[in-house]
Amino acid sequence: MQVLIHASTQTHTNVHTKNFHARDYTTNCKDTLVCFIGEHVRAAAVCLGLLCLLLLATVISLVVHYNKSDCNLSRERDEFQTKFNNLTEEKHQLQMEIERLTLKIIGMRTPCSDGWIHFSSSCYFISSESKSWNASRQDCLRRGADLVIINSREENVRGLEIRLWIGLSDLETEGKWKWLDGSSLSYTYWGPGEPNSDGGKNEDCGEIRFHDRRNRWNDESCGSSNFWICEKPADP
Ligand SMILES: [Ca+2]
Ligand SMILES: [Ca+2]
Ligand SMILES: [Ca+2]
Repeated sequence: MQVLIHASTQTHTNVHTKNFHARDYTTNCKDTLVCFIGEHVRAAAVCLGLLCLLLLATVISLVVHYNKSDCNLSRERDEFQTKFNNLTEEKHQLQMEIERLTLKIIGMRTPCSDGWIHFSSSCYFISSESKSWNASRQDCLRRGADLVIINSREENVRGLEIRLWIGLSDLETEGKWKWLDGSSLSYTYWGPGEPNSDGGKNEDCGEIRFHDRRNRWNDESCGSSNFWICEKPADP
């Protein structure tokens, strides 16, 4: 009987203990340290859950953002590629146009400028006024040329009844005739009796004078007034 009473008492005690642990902390744990810690642990868990949600939302937002950025970059890359292709095609078209115009210019180009006469590999300019030998030469130099140097009989001007200065003189040494490029005369076309320093005059400059003769050159005073003929290389 005592055993039963003890058992009954023990059972009652266990039931009481179990009931105590099962009680809700919120209703019965106001003053104990266990309840205090439990409440804070629960609050911390809630905060942790919220932080996890916030972190998840942030990760999702970043993934969406970078996917969107990646799409934008891909679209921009495609646009640049298209622009590059268009510019490459325009460059090709411009190069073809340049080649076409270059060929056209070459076809139109003449060896001599307007007002100049083309013969062999040279261009010639015959003046329409008369000046001294020096002034005539200066005019030729301004035109990128010089007084003509006659290298062959064919280069002697024909068909003009005017006296023309040529690039020939003995200004440096009397009697030693030279062309303006410093070269000596390999052959000459002096008219009969020329050069003669006619009448004792100081005739140091060469001219084409005797148009009715095969040999047409004459020495003349450099200050005399003549027409003149310039020569310069023809364009290739
Ligand atoms: Ca010449
Ligand atoms: Ca002379
Ligand atoms: Ca003379």
